[in-house]
Amino acid sequence: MLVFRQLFDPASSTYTYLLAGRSGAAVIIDPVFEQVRRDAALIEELGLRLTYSLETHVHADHVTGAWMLKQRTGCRIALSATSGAEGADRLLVPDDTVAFGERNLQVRATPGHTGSCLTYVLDDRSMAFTGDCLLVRGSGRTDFQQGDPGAMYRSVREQIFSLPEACLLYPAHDYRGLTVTSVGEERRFNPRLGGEIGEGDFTGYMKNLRLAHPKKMDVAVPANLKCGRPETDPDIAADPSWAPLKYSFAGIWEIDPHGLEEHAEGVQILDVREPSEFDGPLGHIHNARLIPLGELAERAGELAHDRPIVAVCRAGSRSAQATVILREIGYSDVANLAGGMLRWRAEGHIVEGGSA
Ligand SMILES: N[C@@H](CCC(=O)N[C@@H](CS)C(=O)NCC(=O)O)C(=O)O
Ligand SMILES: [Fe+2]
Repeated sequence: MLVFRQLFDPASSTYTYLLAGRSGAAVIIDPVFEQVRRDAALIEELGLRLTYSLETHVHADHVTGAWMLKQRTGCRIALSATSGAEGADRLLVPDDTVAFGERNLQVRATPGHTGSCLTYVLDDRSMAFTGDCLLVRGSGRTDFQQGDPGAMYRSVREQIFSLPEACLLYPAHDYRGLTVTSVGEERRFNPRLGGEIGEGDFTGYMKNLRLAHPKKMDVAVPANLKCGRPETDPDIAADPSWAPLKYSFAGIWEIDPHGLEEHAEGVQILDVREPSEFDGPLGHIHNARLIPLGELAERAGELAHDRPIVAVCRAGSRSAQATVILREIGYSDVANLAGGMLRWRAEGHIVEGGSA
């Protein structure tokens, strides 16, 4: 049993991987700072416990989410002992085992893109996470952070191509949207490293890549050398504080019925059902204002800007879309009543109108 998710950060084209075994113990590989809220929501929705946040290397193009995930989930941070980073809970060396429940990842040193790049190999050798060493039909660049084409050639040939042919390889980046490859495929078809290509050929190729440095390099490297801890401690990514809200993996801020009842005084309750439903058997919440979803874009001006809005519908889906519309229009403190009127009633909260 393996939970496996490949997550993408479009701004940096970074892949983040979430793995968990039967016990629910999970690891995340290469989380991105700006995506921590999303990743934490997924971990919670899947009922997982994050054991480790792992880095394949000290990234130059984005800031890691490791420190922030540690604040939120209590996970441990691990990366290469040779990275020079501070703030890690465990420093990894080759042949180390990173356990999560009954599963584990084996650590291999694959320098070349940076001096301290690691590849993580799943216990049954069915998958490996190659960071920016081997990319799909490519490789990471070798022109900064102790980059070394000769070292990369040897890393790929000795540490990655030595895995079983069917082993799936997952990179830290892809700039064309390619998601996965395999050892057998790359041995045959990698244009830089496959077939009969020799170390000299590879070095020649890499010396002529002519890439501009990553735009965020000057910010990313120092931040990543502290495992992504910001200069000034943020209040957990400035989550809204007007009520206990939960961010869903679907990207919606939600409030549960109990939270709404506690904060009902200070908020505007917006019911986006049809009038017949508002006055129908499910009833409605006291003080709710009715604007059917189809009229919301036009009539949003009827809502005040100085009080948060909680959108409500029958089951919570139309109201989720209402929150999206309201945000687009410029209302920032908006949440969805999770589960809608059905859950509100099921949890015993009072309704006006409706049948018992
Ligand atoms: N334009 C990107 C450059 C990203 C970049 O240089 N990525 C590194 C990995 S950190 C790489 O090896 N790229 C290989 C390539 O672009 O072919 C940025 O500004 O972030
Ligand atoms: Fe990189």
